[in-house]
Amino acid sequence: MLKIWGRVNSVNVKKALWAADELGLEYERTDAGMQFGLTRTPEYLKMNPNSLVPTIEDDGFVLWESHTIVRYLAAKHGAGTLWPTDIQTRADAERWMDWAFTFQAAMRNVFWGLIRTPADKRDPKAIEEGRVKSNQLAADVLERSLQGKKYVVGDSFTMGDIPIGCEVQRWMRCPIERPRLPNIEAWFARLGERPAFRKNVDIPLS
Ligand SMILES: N[C@@H](CCC(=O)N[C@@H](CS)C(=O)NCC(=O)O)C(=O)O
Repeated sequence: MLKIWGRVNSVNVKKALWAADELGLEYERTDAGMQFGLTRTPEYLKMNPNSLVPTIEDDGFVLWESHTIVRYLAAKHGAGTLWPTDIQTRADAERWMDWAFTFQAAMRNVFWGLIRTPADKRDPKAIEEGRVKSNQLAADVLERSLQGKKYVVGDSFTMGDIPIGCEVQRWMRCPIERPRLPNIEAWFARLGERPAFRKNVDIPLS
């Protein structure tokens, strides 16, 4: 059976879990990372020398890097659904997967500052810079691109929606000021109709 290592509140672990559940896969998850430790054990480091989560093992094949895990699971089990068979549609989906790390980098100090740092230890300047940058990326890039589309590559939900959906969930749920962006709001509401998104992604931030 597919094995997934990673704590459920990790944005990158959420991507693997969401993809696995969208594909209806059975898997066994082991808590790892932060308070759960495990990632520095020799056994784990042998699988993932980065000492990070997520890691998966599928029939003896070990893989890390969350977006690559999503691609792998989609390619193996989701041809024509999560994995677009048209090469240009697939490249479009992959572009949004890569861009999700751009958005993640902008949100990093906002999320860590507001959710994982006690109030008296926060860096308000870094939080504010991250907020401004995230809002700008959301408005100038994602909002414009979603114009006239249901999902990031068009009318169908694909793997392209998974990483950026996880990153945008953090942005939507962080207590910050955001501009009203109707295309993103409608897309995010569509993601919210998916049981696998509600189960794995749209849980309280921690
Ligand atoms: N590019 C990697 C980044 C992995 C990563 O940074 N994971 C974080 C959680 S989101 C981590 O392992 N943090 C340390 C920990 O949880 O102990 C991926 O997408 O898989």
